[in-house]
Amino acid sequence: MKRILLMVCILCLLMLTACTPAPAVPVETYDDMIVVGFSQVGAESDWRNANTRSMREALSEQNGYRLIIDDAQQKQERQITAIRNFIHQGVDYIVLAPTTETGWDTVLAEAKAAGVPVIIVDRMIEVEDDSLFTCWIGSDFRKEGDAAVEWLAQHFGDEPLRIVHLQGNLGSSAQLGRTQGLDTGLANHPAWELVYRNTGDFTQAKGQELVEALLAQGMQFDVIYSENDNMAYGAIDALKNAGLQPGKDVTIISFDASHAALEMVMAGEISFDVECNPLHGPRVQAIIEKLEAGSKPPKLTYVEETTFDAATITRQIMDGRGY
Ligand code: GZL
Repeated sequence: MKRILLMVCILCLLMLTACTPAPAVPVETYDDMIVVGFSQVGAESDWRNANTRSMREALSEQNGYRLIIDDAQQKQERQITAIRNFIHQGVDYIVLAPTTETGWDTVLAEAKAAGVPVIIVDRMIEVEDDSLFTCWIGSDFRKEGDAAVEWLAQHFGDEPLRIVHLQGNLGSSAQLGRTQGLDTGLANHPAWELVYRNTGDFTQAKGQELVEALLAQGMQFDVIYSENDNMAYGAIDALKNAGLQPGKDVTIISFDASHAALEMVMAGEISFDVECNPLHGPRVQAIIEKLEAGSKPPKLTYVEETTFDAATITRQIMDGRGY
C-alpha cells in the first residue's frame, strides 16, 4: 500500500513540475537580440497565416530577433492590451497589424512616451499626429478595388449585373478601399445593381453562411464581389451545394490571391483575383535594420501587386509566389 502511495506522490510531483509553466524569461536576458512585439489581427484567413509565417521567418532568432506575437482574434481591444504589455516588457520595437483604422491615438502616445518605435503593417491607421508611428508598409486597397471593377467593366461592359458584396472587417482599410472601388464602379455603371451587401469578417464560414441564406431565399445574382479569398471559398461551397457552377453561373471576384484561390482561378471557379501581398516579414526586417543603422525609412511604403484570371495564371507563377 505504502509503495502505491509513494508511487502516486512521485507521479503527482512529476505532473506538477511538468505542467508548471517555465518562468517567463524577462526581456532583458535577450539583450544581444532585437526584441519585437508583434500585435497580429488574428488567424482568420490564408492571407493572415501567410503574413504571420513571413514575420516569423524574417524576425527569427538566427537573424538576431526575439519575436513576441500576440493574436488579437480580430479584436482591437486585445491589440491595445498587447501593445501595453509590450511597452511594459521593454521591447525594442512594436509592429502593429491593425484591425481597424481608428482608435489608436492613446495607446500609441503611450508607446511614444516610452520611446518604443511603432511600425504599422498591412492596414492603415488614422491618427491625429502621425509622429505616433514610425512608418507604414502595406497595400493600396482602393487600387485593388479599382482593378476588380476594371476587370468587370472589361468583361461585362454595361450589361445588367446583380452584384452580391461580401465585405471584410468593417472599418479595416482593406474593407474600406475595396468597397470604395466597388461603389465607384456602381456609380459609373447604372446597369449594375447592388442586390446585397454584408460583412463576412474575412472568414470562410461567414462567407458560406451569407450566400447560403441568399440562395435559400431564392435571390438571383450574377456576381459575388468577395473582399477576400476565404469568404470566396465559403461562397463557392454554398453555390456548389445549391447545384450552381461558380465562375460560370455566377462570376466570382476575390482579393488576396492565396495559393488555394489561384488553384480555383485555374479551375475557372474564381473569375478574377486581385493580389494582396502578405509577405511583410522581410520588409519589416529591412525597416528595423535601417532604423538600427540610424537612417530613416520612408513614412509610407506601398507594396507592388498584380492580378490573376484564367488568361494570365500559370502553374509556374503559382509555384513561385511564396504563399
Ligand atoms: C489585407 C488584409 C486582409 C486580407 C484578408 O491586407 O488586411 O485581412 O485581405 C485578411 O484575407 O483577413
